[in-house]
Amino acid sequence: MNGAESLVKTMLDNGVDTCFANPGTSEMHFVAALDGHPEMRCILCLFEGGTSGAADGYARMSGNVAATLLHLAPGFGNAFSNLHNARKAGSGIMNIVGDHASYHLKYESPLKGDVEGVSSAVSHWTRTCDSARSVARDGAAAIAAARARGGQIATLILPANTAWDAGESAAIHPSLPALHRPSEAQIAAAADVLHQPGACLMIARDALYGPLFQLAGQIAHKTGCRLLADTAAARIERGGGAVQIEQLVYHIDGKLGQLSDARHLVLCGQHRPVAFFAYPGKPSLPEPAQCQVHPLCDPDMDIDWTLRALAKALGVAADEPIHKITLDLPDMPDGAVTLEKAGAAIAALMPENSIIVNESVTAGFALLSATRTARPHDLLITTGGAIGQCLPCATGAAVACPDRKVIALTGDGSAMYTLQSLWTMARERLDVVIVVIANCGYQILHGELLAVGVDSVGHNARRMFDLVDPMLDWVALAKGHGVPGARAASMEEFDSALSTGFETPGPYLIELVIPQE
Ligand SMILES: Cc1ncc(C[n+]2csc(CCOP(=O)(O)OP(=O)(O)O)c2C)c(N)n1
Ligand SMILES: [Mg+2]
Repeated sequence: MNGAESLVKTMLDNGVDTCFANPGTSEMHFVAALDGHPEMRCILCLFEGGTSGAADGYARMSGNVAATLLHLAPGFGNAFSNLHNARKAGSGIMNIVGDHASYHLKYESPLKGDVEGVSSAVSHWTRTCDSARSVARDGAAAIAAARARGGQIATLILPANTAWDAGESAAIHPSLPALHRPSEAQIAAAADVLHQPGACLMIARDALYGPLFQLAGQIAHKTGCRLLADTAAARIERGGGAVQIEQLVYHIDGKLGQLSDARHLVLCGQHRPVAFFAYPGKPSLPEPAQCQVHPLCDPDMDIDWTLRALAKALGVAADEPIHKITLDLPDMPDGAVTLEKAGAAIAALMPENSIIVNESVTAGFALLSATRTARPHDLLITTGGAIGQCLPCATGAAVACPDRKVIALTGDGSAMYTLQSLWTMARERLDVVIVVIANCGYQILHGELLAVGVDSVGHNARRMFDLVDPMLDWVALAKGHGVPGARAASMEEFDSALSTGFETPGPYLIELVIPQE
């Protein structure tokens, strides 16, 4: 068994069986080893931003570690942006990055680069294998690192000779270090403030779906506190029957308004909330000065234990009720396209148990408000503010959940970053309905220019914000990637395209034409 084979066996023995890949020459022995194991699902992504974003979506929806295969420093660099988003989401990802054979690195070959340097900037854990005999153990350590602290980015750099030289047998990963927990005194203090006026419990990560979300809902009901989630949450359960929660909006002014009555902010699985950006004359922090922030449990701590301890301290009974969202399906809209009507159409038609992946930027507020009371679903959001995440993330979510419909809501600007994901969706026959909000530009940046205090948009700014001349033809772009689609310029066309998308297996793209003023 060579080093590469020992790594593939180690991955499979440790439950890592899905690899989003974009290989090159330095990974050929690893590719050959993957070839020997059809039980490993290898998914080709035609750009590394697609591999990392898909790994993120897969990890968020499966709860399991996703593997990526990347080609030296340039390949890793291409993956960087969506690894940044994955890091913020707490997704467990194991990157395997090929490098030149160690003896080749003393020469200045074309692909030589600082793999450790580029990896360390975004990975929690980086290791270069120094011998084929340690590859299995290093691989097991990488998987353990990816599973540690609620999910981390772990990068294993595999010089080509450590892949082809003789390795050792597969290794089982070491036990994970125990997660840090708040003290009993902190739990008691948090339980105490949650009863007080203006108390908010802000939750994230695993607390936003499944049994922990229910428990958080019971805590809110018992204490009367507000239940909050941040703007860029990794995964939230929503729709009829889901726990009622209020999400902070993007704009700082909106955030300030939402938190103006807050007096205690208890954070569980969550860092202190902060404005997306600094703006001249505006605060960085959204809560008022008289609000006390209680950092109970950081994202990498034991969220499960913390919520259970909090519930116990509060005497929350097993049958404590929960404020739930009432299912409310809108009528099918008709006439001219508006974002509100588009949201209503999606809400009316989306099947139960769908997964919405949202990167519709300025359209997000209208689309997500409308779908809040739709049939039960999960919502995934771009966690790190780095756009180009939607299509890859939808790809990975669809791989993780083959029985669920994925709905990718993307801005036209955002979709262009990682468009190649459409091809992967077509090749893997993934059930994704893609709605491209074709407003012909980086609409948000018009508003951001005003928000930072610049009051005129001139020739150069317009040239940097507007995607016109030439116009993007989304149906043609989809077709070129093997994805069928339709253009919708009225609500009737949108309703019918959505129905087609939801009824047809495999990917389907809808270009929603937004009327220009
Ligand atoms: C990696 C990365 N590059 C650039 C940006 C800056 N940026 C934020 S939103 C945006 C444009 C979004 O355009 P689109 O997806 O069409 O949404 P719209 O604003 O039109 O609603 C840009 C370029 C970013 N957030 N991330
Ligand atoms: Mg746009």
